[in-house]
Amino acid sequence: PKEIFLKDYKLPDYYFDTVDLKFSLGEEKTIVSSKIAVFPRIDGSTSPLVLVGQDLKLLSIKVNNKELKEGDYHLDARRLTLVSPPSGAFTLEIDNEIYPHKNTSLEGLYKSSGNFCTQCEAEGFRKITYYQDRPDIMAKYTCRIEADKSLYPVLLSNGNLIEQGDLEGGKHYVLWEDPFKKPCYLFALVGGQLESRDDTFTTRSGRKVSLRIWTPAQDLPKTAHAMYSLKAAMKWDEDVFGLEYDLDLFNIVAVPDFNMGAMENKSLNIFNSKLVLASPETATDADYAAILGVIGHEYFHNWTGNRVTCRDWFQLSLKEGLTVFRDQEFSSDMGSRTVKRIADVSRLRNFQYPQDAGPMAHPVRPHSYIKMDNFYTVTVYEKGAEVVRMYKTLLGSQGFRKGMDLYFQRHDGQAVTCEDFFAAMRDANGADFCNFLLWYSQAGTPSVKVISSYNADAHTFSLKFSQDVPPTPGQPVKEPMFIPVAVGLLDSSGKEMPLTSVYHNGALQSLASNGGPVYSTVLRVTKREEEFVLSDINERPIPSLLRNFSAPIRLETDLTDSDLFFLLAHDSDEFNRWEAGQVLARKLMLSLVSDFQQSKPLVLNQKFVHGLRSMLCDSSLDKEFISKAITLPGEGEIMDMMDIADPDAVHAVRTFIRKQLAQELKTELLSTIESNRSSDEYVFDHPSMARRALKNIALAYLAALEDPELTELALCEYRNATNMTEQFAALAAIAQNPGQNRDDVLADFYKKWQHDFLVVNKWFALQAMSDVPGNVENVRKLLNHPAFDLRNPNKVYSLVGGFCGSPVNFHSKDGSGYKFLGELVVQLDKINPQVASRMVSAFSRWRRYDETRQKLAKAQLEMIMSTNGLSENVFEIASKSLA
Ligand code: B3K
Ligand code: ZN
Repeated sequence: PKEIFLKDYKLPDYYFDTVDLKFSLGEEKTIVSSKIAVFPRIDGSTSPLVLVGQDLKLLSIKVNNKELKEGDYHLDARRLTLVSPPSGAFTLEIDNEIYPHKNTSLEGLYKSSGNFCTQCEAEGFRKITYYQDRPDIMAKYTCRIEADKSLYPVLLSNGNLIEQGDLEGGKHYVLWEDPFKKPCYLFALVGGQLESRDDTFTTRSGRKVSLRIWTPAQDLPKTAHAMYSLKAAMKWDEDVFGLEYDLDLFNIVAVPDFNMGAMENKSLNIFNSKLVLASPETATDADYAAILGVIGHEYFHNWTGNRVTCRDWFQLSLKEGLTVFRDQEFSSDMGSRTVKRIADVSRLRNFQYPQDAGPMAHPVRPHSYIKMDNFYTVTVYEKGAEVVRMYKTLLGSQGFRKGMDLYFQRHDGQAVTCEDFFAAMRDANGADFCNFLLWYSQAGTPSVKVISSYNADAHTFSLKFSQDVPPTPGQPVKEPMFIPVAVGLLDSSGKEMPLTSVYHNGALQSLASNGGPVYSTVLRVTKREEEFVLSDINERPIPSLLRNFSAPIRLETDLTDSDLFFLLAHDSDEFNRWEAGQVLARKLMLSLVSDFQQSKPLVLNQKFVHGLRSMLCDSSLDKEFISKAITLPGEGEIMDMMDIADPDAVHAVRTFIRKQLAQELKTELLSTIESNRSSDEYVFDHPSMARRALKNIALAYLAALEDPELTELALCEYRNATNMTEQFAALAAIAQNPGQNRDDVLADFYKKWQHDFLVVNKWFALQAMSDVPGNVENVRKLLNHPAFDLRNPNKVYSLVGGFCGSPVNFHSKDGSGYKFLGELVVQLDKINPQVASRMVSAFSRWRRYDETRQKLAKAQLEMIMSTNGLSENVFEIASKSLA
């Protein structure tokens, strides 16, 4: 397999102006005809034109209406080369055949539940026809689709429907025209038996847009929330960024077989049905929130991704980091900002930090790849979003908006780079960003240490920072980075202290704004070691550092436990209140882990219990915030902080703390459940979700006690639940403990929901993630369950992905979990390399574990590597993991 490098990027020799596609959809084969207006980048050049194609059968090729003969072109398994194209512009026509019903990779054109659909990003268009499959080739498309009218009554593509009619033999045709230039990865086609929920949205300049969400007829009632989310997103983008929709029609199609969440094809978004379909009875609050976020995300891509796209795939974060940032902001505005921030930071810590510290570590803008699909990662997406957030932290809302405006003004209709975004932010604000660009090129999570000291005579408070970026594959030595650290100071009564000026780099800088003092400021840490001295500080303060998580770093402070308890109780930055609790919890967990490893008895610090009790009982706090504040850091997060990750110890400790807390806080938890029941109809709004979240976490804690009375309580909640959020939470609470109750309630749930594949997936996932000893056998059995199917990604993610997310069973010391995954990856790779490659990633951090586990995991990776016909996708992850 060939590695592709950013430094080798070259402008294309040819551009495409217009592309007219024709599809004749059939049961055994589909015929694709393309007619492309080609022109050379440099006038008069006649260098060869190289097109890529995969799994295609070439039927004919014409240049300027003349059929080419063998010798005029070269054809191999991956490329079609026109040896000497005419000089100047010309027309290229190609006919080829494809076989969508056999396409289990779910990229290119494939069938899902009998309907045709496409997925082209990143490089799936080459599985449809021969093309220059790269995002800097932007062209205007038309698309004619012909198909049997009764089997495929609905035929969709990008843009506007300009013609349709009947054809002989029970067929019909449609012609779509997309007035906007686009790269081929945004092309889409759908054909099948679908019905739509219709609505309209009038843009602020008065354009009336038809909105249609397409699903099989029986699912239409479950599209109301998706439609609500779409309209909310359209309005929000106008209000916050001044961005309007640009066509008269916006389609969303939900399909059950989809490799990822969704795809932002121009005016024809295609979604995994998991992220469209919801009803109170079948979807949880988390599902509702995910739908809101992803519908927003794909819609926001219309500007950040489609109108302005990426020059090459290395720039992926240009559209993904930015669009994730936009969807995070959207969800924050629709719900609770603090809670959303907490959720996003937890995700970063539990998934991105481990990636950044392992063999797959790569910069937000990777330097190379073998398969681009392997780089749709938490680093490109979530760390990329943090990078965008830092611009906003540095520039303020208005400055950030100015930068965005300039970005669109300069680059609408173009395929650009991360530097172009950086330059727009900088130029719109005349800002000095010094070496901020390192965030795009250096991998690894920076570690920052802070030492503080108060000078009572001089009334100054000093913060000394030192930073270090760890080595990552291919990057042994790192430069110091530009880290914005938001800071506030609390006095002994917990009040915020005014900040007047800061002494830094030999100069005193005033912090007052508009004559008044400020209570929070952003320090620009740029050197390996650096000191900031705040003046006019009249008593020893407690610093609140890295407010709202102003940079994606690991922060080590000299705050004592009592400082942290103080911040937990008083910080006006709500994020940092939560964070103080997490720092305490992390410390506590790590020290108990070491006790556990030394076979010492485990004892829970009472101050910690009191801290959580006061959060639980503080009626002034948002209920969802409380539920986050009493949730312990994830096991992944703790393992990530250890020299040798010990899944058994971490799991035992987390379980111990949960049980202890449940015991100590039993009264409060019971009354939390009592007072947060509601007989009202399900509403998706923040107060109702917060209420359910708090009640559900209380129930999970209590059920952990394995007390028959509390199990009975959970069973009661299960039986009386009127929505999936509460029903599933009760099921999960009961399923924590092995025994008859667990078996009965799991069986009951399946019986109730066997007709609904999305709910059945939750049932798979819950069992897969279980820590019951020897669970691998149960998971193996479930692979043969009639409802399971390796060809459906959602099912694989639920059952196999769920299992790999369970530290104790996946990392079982007898190697049974690794063996299970190894065998499965080999099997799955033959069906769907993208999904197999995601699954094999669970092995990538094998070096973090003890020697026994290392050997066992390594053996599986080697077994995978020795498999014949391994996909490039799996090869890349497995080989990099072993390197
Ligand atoms: N842009 C798509 C991701 C495509 C993944 C290709 N393997 C979804 C999104 O981020 O919006
Ligand atoms: Zn995206």
